[in-house]
Amino acid sequence: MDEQISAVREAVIAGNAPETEAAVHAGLAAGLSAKRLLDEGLVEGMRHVGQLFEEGEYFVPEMLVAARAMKAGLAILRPQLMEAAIEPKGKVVIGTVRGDMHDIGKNLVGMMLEGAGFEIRDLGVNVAPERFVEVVQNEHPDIVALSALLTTTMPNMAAVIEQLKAAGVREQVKVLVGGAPVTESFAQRIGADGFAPDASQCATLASSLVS
Ligand code: B1M
Repeated sequence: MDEQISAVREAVIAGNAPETEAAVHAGLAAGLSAKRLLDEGLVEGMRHVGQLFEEGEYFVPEMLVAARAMKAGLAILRPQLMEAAIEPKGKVVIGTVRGDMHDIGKNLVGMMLEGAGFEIRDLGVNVAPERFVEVVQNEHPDIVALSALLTTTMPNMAAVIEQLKAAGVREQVKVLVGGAPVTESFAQRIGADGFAPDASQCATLASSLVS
Protein backbone atom coordinates (compact mmCIF):
# COMPACT_ATOMS: atom_id res chain seq x y z
CA MET A 1 0.00 0.00 0.00
CA ASP A 2 2.59 2.55 1.13
CA GLU A 3 4.67 1.59 -1.91
CA GLN A 4 1.98 2.99 -4.19
CA ILE A 5 1.78 6.21 -2.20
CA SER A 6 5.52 6.72 -2.31
CA ALA A 7 5.48 6.01 -6.07
CA VAL A 8 3.07 8.95 -6.46
CA ARG A 9 5.21 11.16 -4.23
CA GLU A 10 8.44 10.28 -6.06
CA ALA A 11 6.87 10.82 -9.50
CA VAL A 12 5.82 14.37 -8.47
CA ILE A 13 9.27 15.10 -7.08
CA ALA A 14 10.78 13.86 -10.34
CA GLY A 15 8.33 16.04 -12.28
CA ASN A 16 7.24 13.05 -14.34
CA ALA A 17 3.57 13.50 -15.35
CA PRO A 18 3.05 10.13 -17.12
CA GLU A 19 4.56 8.30 -14.13
CA THR A 20 2.42 10.31 -11.72
CA GLU A 21 -0.69 9.36 -13.68
CA ALA A 22 0.33 5.70 -13.76
CA ALA A 23 1.09 5.69 -10.02
CA VAL A 24 -2.26 7.32 -9.16
CA HIS A 25 -4.12 4.80 -11.32
CA ALA A 26 -2.20 1.96 -9.67
CA GLY A 27 -3.01 3.33 -6.21
CA LEU A 28 -6.72 3.56 -6.99
CA ALA A 29 -6.69 0.06 -8.50
CA ALA A 30 -5.07 -1.20 -5.27
CA GLY A 31 -7.96 0.26 -3.28
CA LEU A 32 -6.24 3.32 -1.82
CA SER A 33 -8.52 6.28 -1.14
CA ALA A 34 -8.33 9.38 -3.32
CA LYS A 35 -7.78 11.40 -0.14
CA ARG A 36 -4.65 9.42 0.86
CA LEU A 37 -3.26 9.55 -2.68
CA LEU A 38 -3.81 13.31 -2.61
CA ASP A 39 -2.56 14.14 0.90
CA GLU A 40 0.27 11.64 1.32
CA GLY A 41 1.23 11.35 -2.36
CA LEU A 42 0.66 14.49 -4.45
CA VAL A 43 0.63 17.17 -1.73
CA GLU A 44 3.49 15.60 0.19
CA GLY A 45 5.56 15.33 -3.03
CA MET A 46 4.93 19.00 -3.73
CA ARG A 47 5.87 19.97 -0.16
CA HIS A 48 9.20 18.21 -0.70
CA VAL A 49 9.72 20.06 -4.00
CA GLY A 50 9.30 23.36 -2.10
CA GLN A 51 11.89 22.20 0.41
CA LEU A 52 14.37 21.32 -2.37
CA PHE A 53 13.78 24.78 -3.87
CA GLU A 54 14.53 26.41 -0.52
CA GLU A 55 17.70 24.36 -0.21
CA GLY A 56 18.85 25.50 -3.65
CA GLU A 57 18.64 21.97 -5.12
CA TYR A 58 15.67 22.77 -7.35
CA PHE A 59 15.03 25.86 -9.45
CA VAL A 60 11.89 27.29 -11.10
CA PRO A 61 11.89 24.81 -14.07
CA GLU A 62 11.88 21.86 -11.65
CA MET A 63 9.00 23.43 -9.70
CA LEU A 64 7.14 23.92 -12.94
CA VAL A 65 7.42 20.30 -14.12
CA ALA A 66 6.51 19.09 -10.62
CA ALA A 67 3.41 21.31 -10.79
CA ARG A 68 2.47 19.77 -14.15
CA ALA A 69 2.88 16.27 -12.72
CA MET A 70 0.71 17.16 -9.73
CA LYS A 71 -2.00 18.59 -11.99
CA ALA A 72 -1.99 15.38 -14.07
CA GLY A 73 -2.49 13.33 -10.90
CA LEU A 74 -5.20 15.66 -9.59
CA ALA A 75 -7.17 15.37 -12.83
CA ILE A 76 -7.49 11.61 -12.24
CA LEU A 77 -8.58 12.04 -8.62
CA ARG A 78 -11.05 14.82 -9.40
CA PRO A 79 -14.19 12.64 -9.82
CA GLN A 80 -13.45 10.72 -6.62
CA LEU A 81 -12.82 13.90 -4.63
CA MET A 82 -16.15 15.39 -5.59
CA GLU A 83 -19.47 14.16 -4.29
CA ALA A 84 -22.52 14.61 -6.48
CA ALA A 85 -24.51 17.60 -5.28
CA ILE A 86 -28.00 18.25 -6.64
CA GLU A 87 -28.89 21.84 -5.72
CA PRO A 88 -26.07 24.41 -5.64
CA LYS A 89 -25.52 25.62 -2.07
CA GLY A 90 -24.41 29.00 -3.31
CA LYS A 91 -22.00 30.63 -5.70
CA VAL A 92 -18.29 31.13 -5.08
CA VAL A 93 -16.00 33.38 -7.07
CA ILE A 94 -12.45 32.15 -6.68
CA GLY A 95 -9.07 33.41 -7.84
CA THR A 96 -5.40 33.81 -7.05
CA VAL A 97 -4.68 37.45 -6.27
CA ARG A 98 -2.78 39.95 -8.41
CA GLY A 99 0.90 39.22 -8.97
CA ASP A 100 0.57 35.56 -8.03
CA MET A 101 0.67 32.73 -10.59
CA HIS A 102 0.28 29.75 -8.24
CA ASP A 103 -2.93 27.89 -9.01
CA ILE A 104 -2.70 24.30 -7.77
CA GLY A 105 -3.99 25.03 -4.26
CA LYS A 106 -6.65 27.37 -5.65
CA ASN A 107 -7.79 24.66 -8.08
CA LEU A 108 -7.96 22.14 -5.25
CA VAL A 109 -10.02 24.54 -3.13
CA GLY A 110 -12.35 25.10 -6.13
CA MET A 111 -12.69 21.35 -6.59
CA MET A 112 -13.55 20.76 -2.93
CA LEU A 113 -16.07 23.61 -2.91
CA GLU A 114 -17.67 22.17 -6.03
CA GLY A 115 -17.76 18.79 -4.34
CA ALA A 116 -19.46 20.41 -1.35
CA GLY A 117 -22.21 21.68 -3.64
CA PHE A 118 -21.15 25.20 -4.64
CA GLU A 119 -21.30 26.67 -8.13
CA ILE A 120 -17.77 27.87 -8.93
CA ARG A 121 -16.70 30.87 -10.97
CA ASP A 122 -12.92 30.55 -11.35
CA LEU A 123 -11.22 33.79 -12.40
CA GLY A 124 -7.80 32.14 -12.66
CA VAL A 125 -4.51 33.60 -11.47
CA ASN A 126 -3.08 37.12 -11.21
CA VAL A 127 -6.57 38.54 -10.72
CA ALA A 128 -6.82 42.30 -10.18
CA PRO A 129 -8.96 43.56 -7.27
CA GLU A 130 -11.13 45.47 -9.79
CA ARG A 131 -11.96 42.19 -11.52
CA PHE A 132 -13.24 40.63 -8.29
CA VAL A 133 -15.37 43.74 -7.68
CA GLU A 134 -16.77 43.64 -11.23
CA VAL A 135 -17.81 39.98 -10.88
CA VAL A 136 -19.37 40.60 -7.45
CA GLN A 137 -21.39 43.49 -8.89
CA ASN A 138 -22.52 41.57 -11.97
CA GLU A 139 -22.92 38.02 -10.71
CA HIS A 140 -23.84 38.42 -7.02
CA PRO A 141 -21.90 35.46 -5.58
CA ASP A 142 -22.27 34.45 -1.92
CA ILE A 143 -18.54 34.06 -1.35
CA VAL A 144 -15.30 35.47 -2.73
CA ALA A 145 -12.42 33.01 -2.17
CA LEU A 146 -8.90 34.42 -2.44
CA SER A 147 -5.69 32.42 -2.69
CA ALA A 148 -2.11 33.70 -2.29
CA LEU A 149 1.13 31.72 -2.11
CA LEU A 150 3.63 34.55 -1.87
CA THR A 151 4.23 36.82 1.09
CA THR A 152 4.58 39.64 -1.44
CA THR A 153 1.07 39.09 -2.85
CA MET A 154 -0.76 38.67 0.48
CA PRO A 155 -1.38 42.46 0.69
CA ASN A 156 -3.39 42.16 -2.52
CA MET A 157 -6.00 40.21 -0.54
CA ALA A 158 -6.46 43.32 1.61
CA ALA A 159 -6.69 45.37 -1.60
CA VAL A 160 -9.63 43.23 -2.78
CA ILE A 161 -11.48 43.84 0.50
CA GLU A 162 -10.75 47.58 0.33
CA GLN A 163 -12.06 47.79 -3.22
CA LEU A 164 -15.19 45.81 -2.35
CA LYS A 165 -15.79 48.38 0.41
CA ALA A 166 -15.12 51.31 -1.92
CA ALA A 167 -17.63 49.91 -4.42
CA GLY A 168 -20.23 49.52 -1.65
CA VAL A 169 -20.57 45.73 -2.09
CA ARG A 170 -18.48 44.43 0.83
CA GLU A 171 -21.56 43.52 2.89
CA GLN A 172 -23.05 41.49 0.02
CA VAL A 173 -20.37 38.76 0.13
CA LYS A 174 -18.31 36.72 2.54
CA VAL A 175 -14.58 36.85 1.85
CA LEU A 176 -12.48 33.75 2.56
CA VAL A 177 -8.70 33.73 2.34
CA GLY A 178 -6.04 31.02 2.30
CA GLY A 179 -2.74 29.81 0.89
CA ALA A 180 0.52 28.62 2.41
CA PRO A 181 1.71 31.93 3.97
CA VAL A 182 -1.77 33.09 5.05
CA THR A 183 -2.75 32.84 8.72
CA GLU A 184 -5.86 33.27 10.82
CA SER A 185 -4.47 36.45 12.38
CA PHE A 186 -3.66 37.91 8.95
CA ALA A 187 -7.23 37.15 7.86
CA GLN A 188 -8.61 38.95 10.90
CA ARG A 189 -6.27 41.89 10.42
CA ILE A 190 -7.45 42.52 6.85
CA GLY A 191 -11.12 42.06 7.78
CA ALA A 192 -11.79 38.78 5.95
CA ASP A 193 -14.76 36.69 7.05
CA GLY A 194 -12.74 33.50 7.33
CA PHE A 195 -9.49 31.62 6.84
CA ALA A 196 -8.94 27.93 6.13
CA PRO A 197 -5.59 26.16 6.14
CA ASP A 198 -6.56 23.63 3.48
CA ALA A 199 -9.10 22.87 0.79
CA SER A 200 -11.36 20.55 2.73
CA GLN A 201 -11.57 22.90 5.73
CA CYS A 202 -12.34 25.71 3.29
CA ALA A 203 -15.32 23.73 1.96
CA THR A 204 -16.56 23.10 5.51
CA LEU A 205 -16.19 26.78 6.43
CA ALA A 206 -17.93 27.95 3.24
CA SER A 207 -20.86 25.60 3.89
CA SER A 208 -21.23 26.89 7.45
CA LEU A 209 -21.18 30.51 6.24
CA VAL A 210 -24.08 30.03 3.82
CA SER A 211 -26.22 27.75 5.97
CO1 B1M B 1 6.50 29.05 -6.27
N1 B1M B 1 6.95 29.60 -4.45
N2 B1M B 1 7.34 30.68 -6.96
N3 B1M B 1 6.15 28.27 -8.01
N4 B1M B 1 6.10 27.42 -5.38
C1 B1M B 1 6.45 28.76 -3.36
C2 B1M B 1 5.05 29.22 -2.92
C3 B1M B 1 7.58 28.97 -2.25
C4 B1M B 1 7.05 28.78 -0.81
C5 B1M B 1 8.78 28.04 -2.56
C6 B1M B 1 9.85 28.14 -1.51
O1 B1M B 1 10.60 29.08 -1.48
N5 B1M B 1 9.92 27.15 -0.64
C7 B1M B 1 8.03 30.44 -2.55
C8 B1M B 1 7.26 31.55 -1.84
C9 B1M B 1 8.04 32.20 -0.73
C10 B1M B 1 7.19 33.20 -0.02
O2 B1M B 1 6.79 34.19 -0.58
N6 B1M B 1 6.89 32.91 1.24
C11 B1M B 1 7.83 30.51 -4.07
C12 B1M B 1 8.50 31.43 -4.92
C13 B1M B 1 9.56 32.28 -4.26
C14 B1M B 1 8.20 31.52 -6.30
C15 B1M B 1 8.82 32.50 -7.33
C16 B1M B 1 9.00 33.93 -6.83
C17 B1M B 1 10.15 31.85 -7.78
C18 B1M B 1 10.96 32.69 -8.74
O3 B1M B 1 10.53 33.02 -9.81
N7 B1M B 1 12.13 33.01 -8.28
C19 B1M B 1 7.79 32.42 -8.49
C20 B1M B 1 6.65 33.45 -8.34
C21 B1M B 1 5.74 33.47 -9.56
C22 B1M B 1 4.48 34.28 -9.28
O4 B1M B 1 3.52 33.76 -8.76
N8 B1M B 1 4.50 35.57 -9.59
C23 B1M B 1 7.25 31.05 -8.30
C24 B1M B 1 6.81 30.25 -9.34
C25 B1M B 1 6.33 28.94 -9.21
C26 B1M B 1 5.99 28.04 -10.40
C27 B1M B 1 5.28 28.79 -11.55
C28 B1M B 1 7.26 27.44 -10.91
C29 B1M B 1 5.13 26.93 -9.69
C30 B1M B 1 3.62 27.20 -9.70
C31 B1M B 1 2.88 26.43 -10.77
C32 B1M B 1 1.39 26.52 -10.59
O5 B1M B 1 0.84 26.75 -9.52
N9 B1M B 1 0.72 26.35 -11.70
C33 B1M B 1 5.59 27.05 -8.23
C34 B1M B 1 5.39 26.03 -7.26
C35 B1M B 1 4.88 24.72 -7.76
C36 B1M B 1 5.67 26.23 -5.88
C37 B1M B 1 5.62 25.24 -4.71
C38 B1M B 1 6.81 24.30 -4.85
C39 B1M B 1 4.37 24.39 -4.60
C40 B1M B 1 3.05 25.15 -4.53
C41 B1M B 1 1.91 24.18 -4.63
O6 B1M B 1 1.32 24.02 -5.68
N10 B1M B 1 1.63 23.41 -3.53
C42 B1M B 1 5.69 26.19 -3.45
C43 B1M B 1 6.38 25.58 -2.24
C44 B1M B 1 5.36 25.00 -1.28
O7 B1M B 1 4.27 25.50 -1.13
N11 B1M B 1 5.76 23.96 -0.62
C45 B1M B 1 6.22 27.45 -4.04
C46 B1M B 1 0.63 22.36 -3.49
C47 B1M B 1 -0.75 22.98 -3.17
C48 B1M B 1 -1.78 21.88 -3.07
O8 B1M B 1 -0.64 23.61 -1.92
O9 B1M B 1 -0.92 25.92 -2.93
O10 B1M B 1 -0.31 25.65 -0.48
P1 B1M B 1 -1.02 25.15 -1.68
O11 B1M B 1 -2.58 25.10 -1.35
C49 B1M B 1 -3.06 24.50 -0.15
C50 B1M B 1 -3.26 25.47 1.00
O12 B1M B 1 -2.34 26.56 0.99
C51 B1M B 1 -4.70 25.84 0.92
O13 B1M B 1 -5.34 24.68 0.37
C52 B1M B 1 -4.44 23.98 -0.49
C53 B1M B 1 -4.48 22.48 -0.25
O14 B1M B 1 -5.36 21.99 0.60
N12 B1M B 1 -5.14 26.98 0.15
C54 B1M B 1 -6.29 27.63 0.52
C55 B1M B 1 -4.67 27.54 -0.99
N13 B1M B 1 -5.45 28.56 -1.36
C56 B1M B 1 -6.47 28.63 -0.46
C57 B1M B 1 -7.57 29.48 -0.37
C58 B1M B 1 -8.47 29.29 0.71
C59 B1M B 1 -8.25 28.31 1.67
C60 B1M B 1 -7.16 27.46 1.58
O15 B1M B 1 -9.55 30.06 0.90
C61 B1M B 1 -10.07 30.80 -0.14
